[in-house]
Amino acid sequence: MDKKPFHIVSPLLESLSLSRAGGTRVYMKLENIQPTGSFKIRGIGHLCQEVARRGCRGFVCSSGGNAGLAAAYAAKKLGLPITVVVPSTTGPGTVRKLEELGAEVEVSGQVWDDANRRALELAETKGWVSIHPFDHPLLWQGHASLVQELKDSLDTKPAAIVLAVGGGGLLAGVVAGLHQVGWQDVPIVAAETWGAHSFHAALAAGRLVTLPDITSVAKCLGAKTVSARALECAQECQIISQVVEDTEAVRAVEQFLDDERMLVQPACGAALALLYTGRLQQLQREGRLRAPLGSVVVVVVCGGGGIQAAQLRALKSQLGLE
Ligand code: PLV
Repeated sequence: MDKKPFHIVSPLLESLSLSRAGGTRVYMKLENIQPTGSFKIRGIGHLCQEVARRGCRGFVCSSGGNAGLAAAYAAKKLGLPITVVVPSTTGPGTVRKLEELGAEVEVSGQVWDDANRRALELAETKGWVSIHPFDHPLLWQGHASLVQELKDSLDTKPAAIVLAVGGGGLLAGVVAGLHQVGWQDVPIVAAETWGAHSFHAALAAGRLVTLPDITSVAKCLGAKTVSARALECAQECQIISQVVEDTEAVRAVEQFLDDERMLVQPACGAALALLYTGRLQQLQREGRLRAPLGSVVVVVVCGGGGIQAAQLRALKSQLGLE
């Protein structure tokens, strides 16, 4: 069986435009060029490989899109069948890509939480393994490889890591990675959009909070409740939660396309928006984020395989950004 990981060692590049906007040297960890277009393949690939090694017969994965794409890619590599359950907000482009990867696709419910309920049911009936998009220790272990790569290529530890939070899998993986390389004092700036701000709400309440609905256009950040592990991470590391408007996330997507010539989903735009809107500088001014001279900030360009030019246009007109 294939033992090599399914993800690639992604490039870490300095961005002049993000550095200018952020008022500090900004490096982009380019997860958008991973197989299937996001960081998800790190954790999902690892999880699928491990459960396949233990003899599973097939996978069921509930997803806003990207976890499903990564799982379908992994299943294909492993020669195992997979059903991906997505909510109706997942676009036809993503459904087509999933089918091209050989996955059976089922659309269930309006938001990821609905699709997840159906996926658990299906996994039970089929006797297949359910692949969770953000809440599994093996998944975090896979995502942690991202931090190991940062450690391998940076001379000094970063002043901060900026990333997006949906259900908190990426966050938990980065925290696991920080522990592994002895960087647990590196602060994380966690970005969400209003209407998908389940992590922010949980931090404010000091316990898990379930949002009534996902109203943000960043559907890939749309888990109504974050994982318990995400909340625990805030006890172990300094995590600064920041929430942006949909308009800020979508503007950031367009700005990033112009600046770096790469198209990412609004989920990723949320993280980029913290730099483009000057939030990072604001945190520094307020003394919430230390910025030693010469230090670098890493932004995880989490990417997203489900966006095309036409969708960006549609999002802009939906939000009145013409
Ligand atoms: N998306 C999940 C959950 O959706 C999915 O099924 O694809 N950036 C991108 C491009 C993503 O697709 C996701 C997660 C995230 C960030 C957030 O990652 P998380 O869930 O690990 O915090 C509902």
